[in-house]
Amino acid sequence: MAMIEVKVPDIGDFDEVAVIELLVKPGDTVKAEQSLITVESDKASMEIPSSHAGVVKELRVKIGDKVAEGSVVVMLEAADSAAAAAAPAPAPAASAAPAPAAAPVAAPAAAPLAAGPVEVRVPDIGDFKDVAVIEVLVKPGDTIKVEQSLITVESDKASMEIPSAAAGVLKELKVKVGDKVNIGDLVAILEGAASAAPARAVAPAAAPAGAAPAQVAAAAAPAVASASVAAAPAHQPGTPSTGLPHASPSVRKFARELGVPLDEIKGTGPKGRITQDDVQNFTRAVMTGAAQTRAIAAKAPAGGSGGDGAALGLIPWPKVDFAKFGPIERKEMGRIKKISGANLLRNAIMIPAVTNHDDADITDLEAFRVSTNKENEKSGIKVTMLAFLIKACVAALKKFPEFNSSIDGDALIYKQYWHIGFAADTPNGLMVPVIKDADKKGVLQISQEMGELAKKAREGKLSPAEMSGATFTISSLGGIGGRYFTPIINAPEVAILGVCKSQMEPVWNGKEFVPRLMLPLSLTWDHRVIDGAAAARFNAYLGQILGDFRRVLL
Ligand code: CAO
Repeated sequence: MAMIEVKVPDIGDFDEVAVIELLVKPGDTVKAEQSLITVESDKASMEIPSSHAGVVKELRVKIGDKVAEGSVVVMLEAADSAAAAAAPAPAPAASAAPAPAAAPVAAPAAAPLAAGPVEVRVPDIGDFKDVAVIEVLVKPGDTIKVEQSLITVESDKASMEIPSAAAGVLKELKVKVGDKVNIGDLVAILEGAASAAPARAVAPAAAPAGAAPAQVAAAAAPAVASASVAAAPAHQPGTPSTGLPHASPSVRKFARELGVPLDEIKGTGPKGRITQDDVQNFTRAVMTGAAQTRAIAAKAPAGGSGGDGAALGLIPWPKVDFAKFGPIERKEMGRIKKISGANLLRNAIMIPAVTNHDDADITDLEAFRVSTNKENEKSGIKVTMLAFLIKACVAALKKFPEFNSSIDGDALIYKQYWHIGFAADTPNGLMVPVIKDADKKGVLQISQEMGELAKKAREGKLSPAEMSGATFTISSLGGIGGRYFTPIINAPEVAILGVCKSQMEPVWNGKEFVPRLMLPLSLTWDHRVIDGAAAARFNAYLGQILGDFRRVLL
């Protein structure tokens, strides 16, 4: 086994390029052509491949080093003696490669106006045959500048952007993601074009736009057959950003294989470059639930109460070793708490919610309730204040239909039924059973159903059907206490009424203060659907009904 030096091959015009990534470490077994390091100039980045298969014994470069053709990258214990015997010959990737051909690029400044449509074709991309289109960066109707990247193509060794040879409006795209292209293939047709090279109608060699012709050739030419050209936006001074994340071809490929959205990863490498570690860390974070991809967040935005807010760009949740400050006991949250927590979090974050507080005079209503219960003592059905509230809310929802609606994309769904949910406190957590068709039921029936549903909720026996379909929810803490609170809307509903404990208060009747039983109401509403004036009117109307329940009949 002989030791060989793997050197930087002919990388064209790139002398003194910075090492920005180490892709191997001592002890790694590498294949011939496997990328060892990534280097980057201000115009392009490329991966430097190994000339031989073997085991990396020593890395001769570190991040930040400047290298040029001939710089030793690694000391390799070659796998086969034939290869070793050839050492330290120049890397095959470099030596076997044909000489780079300078790509003809006319100066954009001299661009004449083209009369008709201009065809943009795949330029000379060296040895690359049948390269796959992996990204389409423009769409018909876009105004294209000379040198603006149109598509990204990728082989297993390199990725590169194909720039436009002309300026104009994109009339037609002739390729799509997944197509295989070769030199001369038609990429796009431009109209009203000022062409850089209209007679040829061929784009300059694929390379980061803004590169001088010699650099263009060097970057894309087969002299660096194993080197990769990653034309990321950061490499394109003076051209509009394509929005492509800054990452080397191998990292892009790695991310694509894992299905990781590169544009959601924050690069920690030089100039914000996304490294393989960044992709791995992101994947780990998603797998452990510490982060979410945008796609997952859109499907299940709640993220559970255990999320750390990373998906929202928030600082991490504080991690405290509570045991340091005193004795603790850890108890896992129950299933219902976890589910309702996730829903509450989503609703709290996604709904622009506002709460209006008001009071309703329920002196007469409470007297009526008490007397009704006395009369009905034998029936065993206790009429509750909540049952009256449900009935009163139905009347208010009918008068203000947007409170009984839901958002569906750009539309509002106005429901022609009135199913009222009520929050029930259970040993397992908060549950919301639903009184269906509350508009068709009397206060007695609602009271009875509520009693049954609340009992089922406490026993954990509610069926999914008994908890679904609500158009509005009431959360009553009246039996417990408190003055006002800000309930969280139960999406996709658009409003919720919070009720607290009524108490006797001195109320001015125009002549004197009189003792009245006042019920605190807190109405939370979705500002996308409801405005403040409507909310105030809803509360005022509710107050009127509760003040004189005969109004329900009107
Ligand atoms: N003001 C003053 N007293 C009230 C009242 C109010 N607004 N509402 C109810 N009360 C009194 C009742 O008069 C009754 O008193 P008595 O026992 O002396 O008759 C007592 O409170 C219990 O009321 P109730 O039996 O009528 O029950 P309810 O209709 O108020 O509540 C239910 C039923 C299921 C809603 C309730 O048991 C519950 O779970 N409440 C909590 C809801 C909750 O957790 N909301 C918060 C959600 S956000 O976390």
